Order: sequence, then C-alpha cells, then structure tokens
Amino acid sequence: MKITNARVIVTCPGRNFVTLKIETDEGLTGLGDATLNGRELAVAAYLSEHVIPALIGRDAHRIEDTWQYFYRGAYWRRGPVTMCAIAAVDTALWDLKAKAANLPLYQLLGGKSRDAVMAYGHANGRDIDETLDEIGRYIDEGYKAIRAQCGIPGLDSTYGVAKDKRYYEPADATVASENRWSTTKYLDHVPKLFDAIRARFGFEPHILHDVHHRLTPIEAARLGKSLEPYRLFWMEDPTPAENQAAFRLIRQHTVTPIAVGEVFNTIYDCQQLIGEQLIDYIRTTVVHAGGITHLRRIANFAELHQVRTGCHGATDLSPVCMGAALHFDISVHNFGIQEYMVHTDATNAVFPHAYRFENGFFDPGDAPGHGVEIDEALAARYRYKPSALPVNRLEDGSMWDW
Ligand code: CS2
Ligand code: MG
Repeated sequence: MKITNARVIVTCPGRNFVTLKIETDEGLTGLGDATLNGRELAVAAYLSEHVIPALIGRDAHRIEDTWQYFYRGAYWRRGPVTMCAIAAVDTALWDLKAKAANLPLYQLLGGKSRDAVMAYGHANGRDIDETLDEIGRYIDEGYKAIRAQCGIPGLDSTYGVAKDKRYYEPADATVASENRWSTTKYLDHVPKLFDAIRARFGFEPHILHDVHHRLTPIEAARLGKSLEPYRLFWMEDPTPAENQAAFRLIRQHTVTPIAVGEVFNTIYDCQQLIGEQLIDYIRTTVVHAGGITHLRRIANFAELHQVRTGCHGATDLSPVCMGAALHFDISVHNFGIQEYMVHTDATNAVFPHAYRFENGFFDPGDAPGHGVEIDEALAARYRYKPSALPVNRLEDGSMWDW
C-alpha cells in the first residue's frame, strides 16, 4: 500500500485542530491528530515542509521504520513540535493498517485487555459549593471518577477552573493572558475542598486533582500529605518535572498517588520517574508523545515498574487523538484511567466517530481503524484563530514555574 498524498487540515470548530490525512494507492485514507495547543501552525508547517515530501511513495505498512526515519532522521530529536508531527504520521499509519485489515485498531494492538475504558470528567466551580454541585451532576450522569478544581479565595482566576463549566478552554487570547498565583492561599484552601467532597459524597467516587505544576517539591509533599485522609485517585503535576529526581522528595513524604506527563513527548522525559517508581500514572498521550508506536513503548516500560497509564484527554486533543487513545487504552495491560473533557457539538460534527461514552466508560467501537473521520467540507468553514495558553506570575509579579 503506497502513500500517494498527504495533507494538513487546519480547522477551528470552537477551538483549533490540526489533522494529517494520508492517502494511498488502494483508496484507503488514514487520519492523525497533530494539534499542539497554542502552537498549532508550527506543527502544520513542520508537517508540510519537512514530513509530507518524504512520505510520498513510502509503503504505508512500514510503521516502525517510518517512525524511526522521522525520529532519527531529523537529526534534531524530540521536542513537542517534532513529536506531534511524528505522532500524526504514526496514528494515520496505524489507522490505515487497521482499515486494510478491516479490523478495529485495538485488534492489531493485541485485542481487548478489558471490556471498557473508565474515564474521568472535570468538575469545577468558583467556590467549594459550586464544585460540589458539579460533582453531583457528574455522579448523576454515571461518572465513576471526577477531577475536582475550585477557585481560590483572594485570586482573580485559577488555571483549570473553567468560565463555562462544561467546555473548558484555557487558551483564551491572541497574546497570552496573565494569571496571578499564591501558593499560600492555594495550600490553605484545597484540603477544605476535599474534606467537603468526602463529607457529601463519601469515598466511592474516584476523586482526582490537578496542581498544574504550581508547587515546589516540598510544597507538593505537604499537599500530598494533607490530602491523604481524602484518598485521592491521584494528585496530578504537583511540581514541574524537568528535574525528575525532585519527585523523590515528594515520595518520601506522602502516599497520595502521583500522575505526571501530559507535557512530555518521549520516553526519556519519564525514564527516571518510571524507572525509580516515583509516579503511579503516566499521562503521555498519542498526539504529544510520538503516536501509538511510542506510547506503547512508554506503557510497556511503565508496566515493568507498576506504573499505570492515564492519558491526557483535554479538549485540545482532537477526537482523532481520543479515538486512537481509546484503542490503546482498551488493549494495554497497565491501563489506569482516561481523561475525558467533552468536545463541543461543532467539534463532534467535524470529526464523526465510532467511540461511545456511557455510564462512566468508553467503548472505542468496532469500525475499522481508529474509527474517527473528518468532514472536510465542514472543517473548511471554521478558520484558524490564534489562541495562546495563559502565563502565570506570583503576586509580586515574578514569573512562576520552577
Ligand atoms: C490539563 C489540560 O487536562 C488537564 O489535565 O492540564 O487542560 C491542559 O491545561 C491543556 O490540555 C493544555 O493544552
Ligand atoms: Mg493536567
């Protein structure tokens, strides 16, 4: 099966998405997500300028060789732009191979390891009461796992707390907006939220929390310790992870499980975190970590160290990524949980898909491939809109992030 053409499709049905479509001489087409929130056109250019010319004429079945060609052949290895572009090619090739075999993708990945994929939704509110009401709504909808975030008294805005409760989009301005942050106010308030959650809903629902890299390692250790009575499913991104050894400090102090990795793009970013069992869940997903091929490598390595997967699934990961991730989730032995933030109706219309969500669980569906297509005529109606993720400063005006 020869690759005859490949195209980059940029669309904005409520938010920006970049999709790679690969065409073959057998008439089959494959799709890969290439969306990098706030940096979409950099990946689109990388694909058009440096990847597509080298794809034409290649055998679409040679997935591993193509992955190695674009990874090793680039000379400039790794990085989010390169790895998103490689991910898009890899996802489209797995889609094609599965379509050629007339099988759903999970069958090529070893078949199902479980019956369905547990997903968590996002409950957030301006204050504790609003967050509790949102959690109640998710429980009523059948969710078994819910991430809880809430506004912090004294701070104007808190990253991760949506203005529109259902559809959360942090990339909100052409030039990045700026938020102010106070660790003291945050650390004082957050345990109260989880105390209220367990008092109202008991211990049955899985409750998660995202710290968005806002703490130093010792502060993260303190937070983990203070949340122990509320038995979180995980505490996510408690501190930035460039210094992987920093997680040793957190681990020495708390048994609250830790999830990290939505911003990682290769196995090397989590080599020490996994190898030393400094985390419990690895958050890398298809689009940002080199596609199905590389994500499997990460998951297989994680399995050796009793680390489970917890794929990133915010709205900036398109339905194409979601579809591919669900086939991965259902097949991989050490799956933990899948994040799910609902896409808008406009996004779902542009990307018709076979996956279904019901009662807290996903079914990837049985359509050949990853089961997600693109309506190109509809996609063409939505023009790209520059949108940057916000920048965080401390209350004294200095840039935050260790
Ligand atoms: C978040 C994301 O879903 C999460 O865990 O951290 O919302 C993240 O902020 C966005 O995906 C950034 O693009
Ligand atoms: Mg996160």
